[in-house]
Amino acid sequence: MKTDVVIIGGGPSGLLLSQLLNKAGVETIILERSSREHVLSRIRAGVLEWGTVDLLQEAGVDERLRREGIPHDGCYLADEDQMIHIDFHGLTNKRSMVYGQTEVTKDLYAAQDRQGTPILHGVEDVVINDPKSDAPYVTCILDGTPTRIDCRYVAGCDGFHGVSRKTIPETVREEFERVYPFGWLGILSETPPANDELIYCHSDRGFALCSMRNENLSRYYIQVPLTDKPENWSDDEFWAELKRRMPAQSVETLVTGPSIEKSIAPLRSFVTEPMSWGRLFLVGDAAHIVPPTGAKGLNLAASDVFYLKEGLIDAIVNGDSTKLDAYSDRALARIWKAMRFSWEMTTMLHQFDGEDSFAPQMRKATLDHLARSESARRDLAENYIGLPY
Ligand code: FAS
Ligand code: PHB
Repeated sequence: MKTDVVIIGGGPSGLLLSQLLNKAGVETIILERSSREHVLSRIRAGVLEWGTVDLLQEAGVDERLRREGIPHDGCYLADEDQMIHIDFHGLTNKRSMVYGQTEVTKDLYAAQDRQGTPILHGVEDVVINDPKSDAPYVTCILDGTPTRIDCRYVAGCDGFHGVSRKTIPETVREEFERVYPFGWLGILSETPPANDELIYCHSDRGFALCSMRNENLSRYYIQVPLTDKPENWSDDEFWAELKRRMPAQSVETLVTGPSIEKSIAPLRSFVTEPMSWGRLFLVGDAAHIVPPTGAKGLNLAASDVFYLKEGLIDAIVNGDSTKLDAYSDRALARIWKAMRFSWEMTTMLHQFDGEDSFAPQMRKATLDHLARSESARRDLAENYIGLPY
């Protein structure tokens, strides 16, 4: 087999990159380890930056998103004493969009099927060969058959546990990591959301988040120890704990019901540098992980895709590799700012075991400052709705 770009990973990064490249006449083949059903069964991000919405429009996959997505003008940060409204639209003239990552992935798969792009599921033993040469190739086992795909470039869109990052030698890579001593226990319930906008709650029992997917599908999270397991929590125990952490006025509007999904996501901050090595380019979770507190994970994958598709199209269609050579630096400049924001939101809103008496005072002072300072709220809003590409 031969193509312009082999894309490893059929999650949002790989699918969006492939769709944008195909629209510019660049051929791709996507190699995905899992089945399509498994990829689409994963419940993950829920909030899109408007830059991501614009990129999905450029990819021609925004029709259902415009119809079913819910634009949000703001969100709330709350503790026992107050609910602070962050008015994205009033402060920045921009808004966010509530539309689940699962739906984005479904829309991208449908578009890629219409495009006729080869998406090979169930591939095993993917190996990236000669990425430093001008003729890299990828080998894998496809339906039990050893397979080779010759290409011009390789995009590593295979997430945190993929092979792409590890293809770059450890002597070349520098990794930066902070692992948080807690996770998020999340549930999905077919109930109306407790509030019309998201509520990020801090309490002395830990963090909680009230989110949603649509007017009859709600997403809730509570901070739990890393040692916890979803099966340790009955629905009733989850709802009771969530109520202890939510602001009183929202408890009154909370509608509980059976969970249709329950899972725990660990929290970590992680970046690998550089994001390219020869003709291999890392995208999305393959290169970086953010704690979901800032709703940045999927959105950072989108800005990586924006920078890389520009570089690949210029190199393949116009013979100019300037933007491709700058990809890693351009992507990392935006990634580190989102990394900082996600770390700050996580530190501000979570309870850390063994912390001294000073830490809760810092959290309270931060929330008090936000409550009283429009410029502090504007800074948070600018980061939350997404810094410019
Ligand atoms: P993905 O991990 O989504 O996709 C990588 C794909 O590569 C997968 O389909 C995988 O099967 C495939 N793959 C891996 N190794 C391979 C190999 N060797 N060969 C072929 N294919 C291979 N972000 C938010 O903004 N908000 C959230 O609430 C949120 N919650 C999350 C919860 C969890 C449990 C996780 C893991 C992440 C969460 N994220 C959240 C972040 C998430 O949305 C990611 O940012 C997003 O999935 C990134 O997309 P990709 O880069 O495509 O990586
Ligand atoms: C979600 O709805 O899954 C969600 C929303 C905002 C976040 C994290 C997760 O910051």
